[in-house]
Amino acid sequence: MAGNMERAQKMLGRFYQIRGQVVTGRNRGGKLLGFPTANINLHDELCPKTGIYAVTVEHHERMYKGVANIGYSPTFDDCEFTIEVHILDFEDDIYGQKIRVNFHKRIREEIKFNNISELSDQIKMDIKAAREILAL
Ligand code: RBF
Ligand code: MG
Repeated sequence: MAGNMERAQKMLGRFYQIRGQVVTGRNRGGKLLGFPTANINLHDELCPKTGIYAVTVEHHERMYKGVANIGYSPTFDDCEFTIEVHILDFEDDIYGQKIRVNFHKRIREEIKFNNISELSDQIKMDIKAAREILAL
């Protein structure tokens, strides 16, 4: 059941959703990887299983597509637990603001890559997968 968002959706009658405030991360996503992420400080919900997910993000009454990573970023040594979302086609600075994240489908496990370019190639594929999952 853990991570099975399709079952969660059937049981809830809506997407599994978390809410939180966007906090400062390590400033690595945008600069180093080319995929900036909004790191989320959870309000009070349970956190889904670690992994990469296709998500939609609600911010100021608007809905965006995105890819979320829940986990420890094992490619890097500091290994801190984070919930982060790369929002597609979005460039605003939203530090300190509230967002809601709807979990549509788990794409894969989080893994340790040998280098940053392998990780960013995989993120490109995750985004492609998320666009297909979220297409409508
Ligand atoms: N970090 C990893 O170490 N392994 C992963 O498999 C991984 N997958 C990710 C997938 C997506 C879609 C995103 C947005 C991030 C992913 N990350 C992963 C986290 C990445 O290392 C992190 O966003 C940056 O290091 C910035 O903190
Ligand atoms: Mg970030």
